[in-house]
Amino acid sequence: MKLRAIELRSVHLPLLSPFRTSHGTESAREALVLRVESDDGEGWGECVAGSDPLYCPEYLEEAWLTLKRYLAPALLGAPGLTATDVQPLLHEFKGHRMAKAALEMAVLDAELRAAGVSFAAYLGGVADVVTPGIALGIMSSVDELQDRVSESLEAGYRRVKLKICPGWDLVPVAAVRDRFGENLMLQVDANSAYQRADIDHLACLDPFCLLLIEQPLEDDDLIGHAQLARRITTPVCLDESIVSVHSAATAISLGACSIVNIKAGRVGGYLEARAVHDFCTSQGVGVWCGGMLETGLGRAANLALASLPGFTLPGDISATDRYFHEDITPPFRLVDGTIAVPTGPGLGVEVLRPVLDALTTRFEALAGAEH
Ligand code: NPG
Repeated sequence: MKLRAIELRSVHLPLLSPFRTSHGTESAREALVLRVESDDGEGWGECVAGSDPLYCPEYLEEAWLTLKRYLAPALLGAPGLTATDVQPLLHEFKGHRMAKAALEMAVLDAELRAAGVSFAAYLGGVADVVTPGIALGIMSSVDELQDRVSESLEAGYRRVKLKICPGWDLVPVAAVRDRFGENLMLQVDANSAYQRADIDHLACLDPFCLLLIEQPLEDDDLIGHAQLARRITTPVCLDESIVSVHSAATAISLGACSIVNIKAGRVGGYLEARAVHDFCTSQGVGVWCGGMLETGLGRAANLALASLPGFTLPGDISATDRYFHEDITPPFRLVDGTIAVPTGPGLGVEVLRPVLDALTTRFEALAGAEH
């Protein structure tokens, strides 16, 4: 295909409740939604970068500029473009994996819509439904957290992830384990909030039989994670540290993790995400699909990714009503504790254009030189 135009949109989606992590509180998701127009039809993508460089160095303003100045011009008008060409064509530009992932996602969507193939079928998905978990932010009290866990279980979630940070770790974890029992699938996520000096403290989580502890130390501290993994019985999972198959291979060979959270945006796209899945699975390392408060577009793609056979642990892909009053696609619903993987061509979801237009706060259309 040949891309004629790439449209960028900022979309403002208020969250139903603020989401607090070790690096701040979000009360709305500012999503960067991307639409490509090709001679084969349209495709949609989503850039998962946050408003500020708090989770990782990428952030939305910068992603917009990078897409406009470097990435979009490298693809616009390129003849015979397919999704597998996107990363090679963008390779000379360092980093910016989330921006690149959004473009690859939109090109892949256009390609698959035209071919009548779903994301899940293209990626090699094997499941019709996935079992999602729910991620609960840092709360103002243990009582509030217990109420939220209780509501989540009533809604049908079977795995709960608690955000932790120094000062909000052993007490809430103990309280949740105590109240909801040993059968609750429980895990924690620190978003790099601890140091190597905290290793003995983190070992105190071991008695709570957690599924995993996610990204306790700094992103670049693989040696520290390996030390921690040797010291504690809770499996160490990496998120922010894993940005490619190469970094997954390095982390695994150092013994820094036994589980990997795969986020397509963080590794530069769904094709690299599949490669990380394939590699980890070949090494006997468990994977699960992370979430970044995506709109229905990213959620559809994540459901497809999570339908691959190695995704044996529940992912952070909750139903739409856990996040937003209103989304830019029809909502994804939790039915008997599962969410259906879209089967239609491409992402398999339609964009609700009036909602998209109403929530759009910024728009720019980029066209190739000949247009
Ligand atoms: O359900 O989408 C979700 C949220 C899951 O906790 C979650 N995501 O650190 O993994 C994370 C965190 C996150 C959210 C990271 C937004 C960055 C942005």
